[in-house]
Order: sequence, then C-alpha cells, then structure tokens
Amino acid sequence: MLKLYHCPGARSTRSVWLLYELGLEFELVTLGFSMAALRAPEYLAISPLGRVPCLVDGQTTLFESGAICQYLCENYDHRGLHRGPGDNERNAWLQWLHYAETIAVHGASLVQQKVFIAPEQRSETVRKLESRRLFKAIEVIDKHLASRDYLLDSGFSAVDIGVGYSIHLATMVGQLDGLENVHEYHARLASRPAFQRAMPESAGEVLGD
Ligand SMILES: N[C@@H](CCC(=O)N[C@@H](CS)C(=O)NCC(=O)O)C(=O)O
Repeated sequence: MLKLYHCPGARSTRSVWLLYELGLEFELVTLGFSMAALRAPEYLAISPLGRVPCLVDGQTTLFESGAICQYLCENYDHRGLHRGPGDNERNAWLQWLHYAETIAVHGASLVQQKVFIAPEQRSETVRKLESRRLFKAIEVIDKHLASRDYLLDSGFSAVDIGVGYSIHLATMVGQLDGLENVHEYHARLASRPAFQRAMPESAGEVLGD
C-alpha cells in the first residue's frame, strides 16, 4: 500500500490532498514538526534530508512533492487530474506543477520570519522582500485566472493542488489585497471535500503553534 510521511500544515498537505482527490487508499504516517521526529535516524534512512512529504510505494521512494504529484498522476490517476505527454495542455501542466514551489518558498520564508525564528533574530528587510516576492508570484496567477476558473482551460487538475496549497498558505501569512481572482480561486478550491479533509483543523496548526 502507498505510504505517505506527513506533518500537519507542512507542504506534505499537498500530497494528502492529492491522494484524497485521486481516491486512493494509503497509509498516512504523521510526524511531529520537530527535529526529533524529522531527523530521527529511522526517518533519515527513508528520506535523507529529513523533510516531508515522502512517499513510499513498494520499491519506490520519493521525497520531493512535485515528483510525488507527477508520479501519482502517471501511475494512479483515474479522475482526470493528469495531463500526460501528447496532451495539448501537457506543457502548461508541467509549468504550474513546478510554479507551486516558486510560490511556496516565499510563504515558507515568511512563516520562518513570523513563527519559527526568535523575535530578536527576525529581519524586517527579509520580511518585506519575501512579502513582495510572494505577492508578485501570486499576482501572475491572478492575471492568469482573469479568463479561467482553474490553471488549465480544461478545468481542475493536479496542478491546482500544488499552486492552490501555496496560495492557501499565502492567505495566512501574506497581504493579497486586490488579487480578487485569486481569492475567488481559493474559495473554489476550499469548497472541495478533499481539500477540507486534508487541511489541518486550525491556522495555528499550519503555523506550527
Ligand atoms: N521542495 C520540497 C520541500 C520540502 C520541505 O522543505 N518541507 C518542509 C515542510 S513545508 C520540511 O519538511 N521542513 C523541515 C525542515 O526543514 O527541517 C518539497 O516540496 O517536497
């Protein structure tokens, strides 16, 4: 059976959401978001950088969420979430699959500034820079969504999960004023049962409280 290593509120939530959208059975291994759990020798033996997500499927182990998304879609999609080679939206699908990480790094940096780094070590310069870069990365999505409901013209696909989770995180740590298409997109995604099932109970859980 598929096994997913996950911390509530971490980027691994994207993989949980995708697994629910795909309707797959899997074992969810929930780790604490702590060095004790993530740097434990038994976990490092599976996922050598000690991060989440990590997917194990028989002899296959993957510890990069974009690769996990592509692998699951290529091997297990029966719900139309994949756009494989030959599909006229394949290149756009790949583009947005990886763009999710461009947004996520700025959100993660802001979470570090607001939550994990001790107040006396936080940097106002880094906070402002990362906020601006997060906004600009999401502004691109806002313009793209002016003429469509989802990232692809053909409708919801797996890439809305990666980008959508990064936007979900950004709504908690960033100022997204004026990005109305993005707010409507976020509401559309948040109404999906698989999204609601995958998300942590509270914003505090997301921010590591
Ligand atoms: N690009 C990787 C990033 C993975 C990542 O950095 N995960 C974070 C959680 S959002 C983590 O495990 N952090 C623990 C640490 O850095 O020690 C992916 O998308 O899978």
